Amino acid sequence: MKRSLLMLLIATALPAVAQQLADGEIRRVDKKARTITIKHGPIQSIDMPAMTMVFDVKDPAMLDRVKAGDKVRFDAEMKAGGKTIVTRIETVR
Ligand SMILES: [Cu+2]
Repeated sequence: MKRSLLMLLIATALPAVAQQLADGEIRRVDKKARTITIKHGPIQSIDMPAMTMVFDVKDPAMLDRVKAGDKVRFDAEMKAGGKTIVTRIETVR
Protein backbone atom coordinates (compact mmCIF):
# COMPACT_ATOMS: atom_id res chain seq x y z
CA MET A 1 0.00 0.00 0.00
CA LYS A 2 2.76 2.47 0.88
CA ARG A 3 4.59 1.60 -2.31
CA SER A 4 1.57 2.21 -4.54
CA LEU A 5 0.96 5.55 -2.85
CA LEU A 6 4.55 6.54 -3.60
CA MET A 7 4.10 5.58 -7.27
CA LEU A 8 0.94 7.66 -7.42
CA LEU A 9 2.79 10.67 -6.00
CA ILE A 10 5.56 10.32 -8.58
CA ALA A 11 3.05 9.97 -11.41
CA THR A 12 1.18 13.11 -10.39
CA ALA A 13 4.39 15.11 -9.93
CA LEU A 14 5.64 14.57 -13.49
CA PRO A 15 2.97 16.64 -15.31
CA ALA A 16 3.71 19.52 -12.91
CA VAL A 17 7.26 19.70 -14.28
CA ALA A 18 5.96 19.94 -17.86
CA GLN A 19 3.58 22.72 -16.83
CA GLN A 20 6.49 24.98 -15.92
CA LEU A 21 6.68 25.90 -19.60
CA ALA A 22 4.91 29.16 -20.39
CA ASP A 23 2.29 29.51 -23.11
CA GLY A 24 2.85 31.99 -25.88
CA GLU A 25 2.06 33.08 -29.40
CA ILE A 26 4.81 34.22 -31.74
CA ARG A 27 4.27 37.77 -32.96
CA ARG A 28 7.52 38.35 -34.81
CA VAL A 29 10.75 36.56 -35.62
CA ASP A 30 13.73 38.80 -36.38
CA LYS A 31 16.59 36.66 -37.66
CA LYS A 32 18.90 39.64 -38.18
CA ALA A 33 18.56 40.82 -34.56
CA ARG A 34 18.20 37.21 -33.35
CA THR A 35 15.08 38.02 -31.35
CA ILE A 36 11.55 36.71 -31.04
CA THR A 37 8.53 38.75 -30.00
CA ILE A 38 6.14 36.61 -27.99
CA LYS A 39 2.73 37.39 -26.54
CA HIS A 40 3.11 35.22 -23.46
CA GLY A 41 1.25 34.00 -20.41
CA PRO A 42 2.82 33.97 -16.93
CA ILE A 43 6.39 32.57 -16.86
CA GLN A 44 6.82 30.74 -13.56
CA SER A 45 10.59 30.22 -13.79
CA ILE A 46 11.35 33.96 -13.85
CA ASP A 47 8.19 35.12 -12.05
CA MET A 48 6.93 37.24 -14.96
CA PRO A 49 3.29 38.10 -15.59
CA ALA A 50 1.59 37.86 -18.99
CA MET A 51 2.65 40.44 -21.60
CA THR A 52 4.00 40.88 -25.12
CA MET A 53 7.75 41.38 -25.29
CA VAL A 54 10.97 40.78 -27.21
CA PHE A 55 13.24 37.89 -26.22
CA ASP A 56 16.78 36.97 -27.16
CA VAL A 57 17.32 33.29 -27.93
CA LYS A 58 19.81 30.84 -26.49
CA ASP A 59 20.32 29.17 -29.85
CA PRO A 60 19.82 31.01 -33.19
CA ALA A 61 18.49 27.74 -34.67
CA MET A 62 15.34 28.34 -32.62
CA LEU A 63 14.50 31.16 -35.03
CA ASP A 64 14.13 28.67 -37.88
CA ARG A 65 11.67 26.50 -35.99
CA VAL A 66 9.00 29.13 -35.31
CA LYS A 67 7.15 31.79 -37.27
CA ALA A 68 4.66 34.57 -36.54
CA GLY A 69 1.29 33.14 -35.53
CA ASP A 70 2.67 29.90 -34.06
CA LYS A 71 1.34 28.83 -30.68
CA VAL A 72 4.26 27.77 -28.51
CA ARG A 73 5.29 26.56 -25.08
CA PHE A 74 8.63 27.86 -23.88
CA ASP A 75 10.92 28.60 -21.00
CA ALA A 76 13.07 31.68 -20.46
CA GLU A 77 15.77 32.89 -18.16
CA MET A 78 16.85 36.33 -17.03
CA LYS A 79 20.43 37.37 -17.77
CA ALA A 80 22.50 39.97 -15.97
CA GLY A 81 21.91 43.29 -17.71
CA GLY A 82 18.20 42.70 -17.97
CA LYS A 83 18.04 40.59 -21.12
CA THR A 84 15.58 37.74 -21.15
CA ILE A 85 16.46 34.79 -23.32
CA VAL A 86 14.36 31.88 -24.53
CA THR A 87 16.10 28.70 -23.43
CA ARG A 88 13.64 26.20 -24.85
CA ILE A 89 10.72 26.44 -27.24
CA GLU A 90 8.31 24.05 -28.87
CA THR A 91 5.31 24.60 -31.09
CA VAL A 92 1.91 23.43 -29.91
CA ARG A 93 -0.05 21.42 -32.47
CU1 LIG B 1 7.43 39.22 -20.50
